[in-house]
Amino acid sequence: MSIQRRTVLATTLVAAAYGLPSLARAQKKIVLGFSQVGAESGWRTANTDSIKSAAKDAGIELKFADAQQKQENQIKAIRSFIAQKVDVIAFSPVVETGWDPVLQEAKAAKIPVILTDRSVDSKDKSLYVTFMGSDFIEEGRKAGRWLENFEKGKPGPINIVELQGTVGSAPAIDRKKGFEEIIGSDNRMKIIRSQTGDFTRAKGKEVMEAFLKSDAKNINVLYAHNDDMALGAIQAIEEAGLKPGTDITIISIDGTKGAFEAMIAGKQNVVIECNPLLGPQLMQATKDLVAGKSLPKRIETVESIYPQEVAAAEFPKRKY
Ligand code: GZL
Ligand code: ZN
Repeated sequence: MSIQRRTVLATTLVAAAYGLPSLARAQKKIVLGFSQVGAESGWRTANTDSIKSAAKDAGIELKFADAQQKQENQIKAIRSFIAQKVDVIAFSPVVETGWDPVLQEAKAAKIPVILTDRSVDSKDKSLYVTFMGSDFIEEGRKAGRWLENFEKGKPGPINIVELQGTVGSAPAIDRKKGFEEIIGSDNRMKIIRSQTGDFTRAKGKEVMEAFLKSDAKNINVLYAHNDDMALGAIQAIEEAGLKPGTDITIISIDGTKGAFEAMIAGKQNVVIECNPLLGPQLMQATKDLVAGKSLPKRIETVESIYPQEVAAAEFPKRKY
C-alpha cells in the first residue's frame, strides 16, 4: 500500500477513534432537493436563477425539478428527493391543498421541509419547518390602498376587471382577499369581471380580450395578480384601440423589469413588488437546519410599491 494511502487510512482511523467527523463526512456536501412550480413568468425564472446561483455560492449540491405547474410532478419530485435521502427538501407549492401525504412521508424519513414563496393549508404545522416568502394578502391591500388614493375625490362608478393568478394558489387567493378587503367598503368600486389568467402573459391577453369584447366601454381599472398577465392585457387593450394607463388604469404585482418599462411608457400606473430573490435566504436556512439550529416558523420578505412617477428613477436598480 502506498505511503499516501496509508496516511489517509491512518487519519481516517484516528478521526473515527476520536469520533471526529471522518474526512469523508467532513467534506460531505449538503444536498438540497428543490421542487419549483414551473417557468410560467418572469418572476418565476428570476426566483429559479436566485436559487441556483445561491446554491453554487453556498457550496450546496442542488437537485432541481421543474414541475411545469403540475402538482403531481411536484409530489413525484419530493418522493424522489426522499428516496435519494437528501439533507433538506424545499419547494414552492403550486396550490395550497393536497400536500399532507407526501409531507408526512418526508417527516417519517426525518427530512426537514422548507416552504418558499407559496404556502400550504395543512393543519399540521409540524409538516414543514418554516415558510419564507411574501405576505400576499398585504400585497393585495397595497394594490387596494393605491387605487383608493388614485381615485380620491372622483365620482363613481369605478368598474374593475381582475386577472387572477393560478386557481387555488396562495398568491391568487390572498391577493384577491387583500384587495377586496380595502375596496369592499367603497361603493364606487366594483369588480365587474374576474377570471384566472394562470399567471401567464398569453392567458392574460386572451382573457382581457374577452373582457373587452363584452365590457370595453365601461372598464376603468385592471387589477392583475402578476406583471406577465398585465403585459398581455396591455397588448389586448392597445389592439382594441384603447390607451392602457389612461383609458384603463393598470395595477399589477411582482415588480419585474417589464412592468417598469410599461410604466415608463405610460402604459401602467403602479406595480406592487413581490421579491423573488429568495435564494440566499433559502441557502442560509438550509445550512442552519443541517447545523441543528432552529428556524422561525415564518421568514417574511421585505418589499415595496412603485407608482409610475418613480419608475424611471428606480429602473436602473432593478435586479429582475
Ligand atoms: C408570488 C409567486 C407568483 C408570482 C407570479 O410569490 O408565487 O407566481 O407573482 C408567479 O409571477 O408565477
Ligand atoms: Zn392561503
